[in-house]
Amino acid sequence: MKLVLAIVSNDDSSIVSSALNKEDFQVTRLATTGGFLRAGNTTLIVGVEDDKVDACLEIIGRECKKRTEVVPSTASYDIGRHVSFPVEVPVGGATVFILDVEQFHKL
Ligand code: 2BA
Repeated sequence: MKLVLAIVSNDDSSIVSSALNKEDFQVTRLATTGGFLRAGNTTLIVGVEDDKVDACLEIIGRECKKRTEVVPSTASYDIGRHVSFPVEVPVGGATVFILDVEQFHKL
């Protein structure tokens, strides 16, 4: 058995955990914070049989694809004057760790 730890964007966490549940993976979601950006993200804990790891990774990769989103931004060019323009920011993706599980119990 393996333990999959996947750090994903908060925006993707509901969709990816639903997709995993639909395929019979059991998921625990932890509210976590990135050390660099200090922004909230979600860490998914998934206990997976060895032969299901690839299927689990496929779902996470599919639902957390790296993409760009256009968000409004403003710049000031004079006192009290602002201009608004769209900027593309990268979002999504997943950072995944896979660990060997020594024992698994439900007591
Ligand atoms: P990612 O590399 O996609 O990482 C997203 C989040 O995944 C990270 O959030 C962190 O919570 C977790 N993570 C990534 N690698 C990890 C590792 N080796 N061990 C434990 N957790 C890990 P943040 O720390 O807030 O980073 C957000 C994004 O900022 C990163 O996206 C990366 O693009 C950038 N970044 C992070 N550290 C950086 C650094 N020292 N210099 C430049 N850019 C950095």
